[in-house]
Amino acid sequence: MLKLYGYWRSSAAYRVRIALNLKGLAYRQVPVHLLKDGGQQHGAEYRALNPQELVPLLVDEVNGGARISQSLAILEYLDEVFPVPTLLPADPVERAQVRSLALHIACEIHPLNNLRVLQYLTGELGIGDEAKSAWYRHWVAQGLAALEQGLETLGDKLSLTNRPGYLEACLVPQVYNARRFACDLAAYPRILEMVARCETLPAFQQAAPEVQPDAR
Ligand SMILES: N[C@@H](CCC(=O)N[C@@H](CS)C(=O)NCC(=O)O)C(=O)O
Repeated sequence: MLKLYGYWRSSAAYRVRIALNLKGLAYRQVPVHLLKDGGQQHGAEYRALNPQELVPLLVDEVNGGARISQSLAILEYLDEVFPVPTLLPADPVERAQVRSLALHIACEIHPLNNLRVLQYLTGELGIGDEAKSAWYRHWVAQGLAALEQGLETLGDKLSLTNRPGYLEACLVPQVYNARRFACDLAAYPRILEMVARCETLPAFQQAAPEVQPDAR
């Protein structure tokens, strides 16, 4: 059995839920509340499982209870252990291009707007809510603009919208977050089209934050 430690609103956990659903894999969710008790990700119990103090964490009980943190490491693990349907294209150039765009989300946009970063801005640095939102929107706008251009450059070579995988698993949660913080997305029609198509698919619908068991 696969066990996923996550939080309904965590976009990194959302990526993994999408990947698990795309592969049709059964999994059990273990909620880690990122705000309650000062953040359960910092509690001794969870820290013992994942010293990074972040969700998601995948535990593969069939594979010796292997614990894997970092959503993209989890996606790659799932693709290696359960290769069909694959999350990445077969062609090495396309694989690298898909990874590049996904990493742009996971390494460039998301970390700057993660909960602990926002908490540090408003806590230790005393930044107000308005400035925090400006910070958030700045990095989303810069990141999505580059992504939109990347999608335009690749054009039809990225035939992924018919069979979404690695990139879409990162893109849909990032856009969900951007909408939550009222970012203006009008300048990114390719991104919006990709997301809209994904949102018609059960694998994405069933991974949506609002339908998770721990959603309040
Ligand atoms: N690079 C990590 C990011 C994980 C991450 O930042 N998770 C967030 C939720 S989306 C988290 O656990 N935040 C807790 C915190 O900031 O204290 C991944 O892809 O798994």
